[in-house]
Amino acid sequence: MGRPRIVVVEGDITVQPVDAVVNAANEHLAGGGGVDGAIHRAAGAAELHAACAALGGCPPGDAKATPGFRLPARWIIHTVGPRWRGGGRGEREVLASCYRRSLAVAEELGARSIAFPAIATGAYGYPPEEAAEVAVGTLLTTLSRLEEIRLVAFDRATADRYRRLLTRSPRPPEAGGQPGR
Ligand code: AR6
Repeated sequence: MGRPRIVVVEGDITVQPVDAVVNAANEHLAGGGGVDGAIHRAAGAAELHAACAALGGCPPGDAKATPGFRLPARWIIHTVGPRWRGGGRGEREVLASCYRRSLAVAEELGARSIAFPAIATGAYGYPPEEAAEVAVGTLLTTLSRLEEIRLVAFDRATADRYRRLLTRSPRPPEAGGQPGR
């Protein structure tokens, strides 16, 4: 277990050459707009819809995998973010759980690289600055066997936010000491 390299990329998650891409899905895994719609279109909507239907939904904060079908990625990890309801309804913990569970599922699959969109910051209304803090904070503090994590920003402002947070946050020392690794 270690700390994967975190890379910020501005662009479309559907073209990322990684082992697994994360989808910001809904509880029914029924497809939708935003990044979910883009992933379904690029992967092949009919096949992905059938694979999602077989999973029986997914609660907020959890993650489930399907094949990537026509994507460059071998797997899609569908996670369900919190709907923003003011911030006092456990939204932060649910969002952090999306990142942790997606990493865990990717590891179980044997993936070495993963790409994340800015989960919950579109239709689900999570304030983008706070969402970026949760994403970066969680990824920097979760040990994993993965080698690379891509934070895929769909716009410049999101990419800048991630870069600023990553520059500001030195990596925590490995568990048990050894600062600076
Ligand atoms: N690549 C990378 N990021 C993208 C792309 C893309 N191709 N397209 C959009 N984004 P959203 P949510 C960014 O709304 O808030 C769906 O209908 C977008 O700019 O996709 O978790 C689901 O079915 C934003 O920053 O996801 C659910 O019902 C981010 O992806 C619901 O929306 C997330 O926005 C989930 O809402």
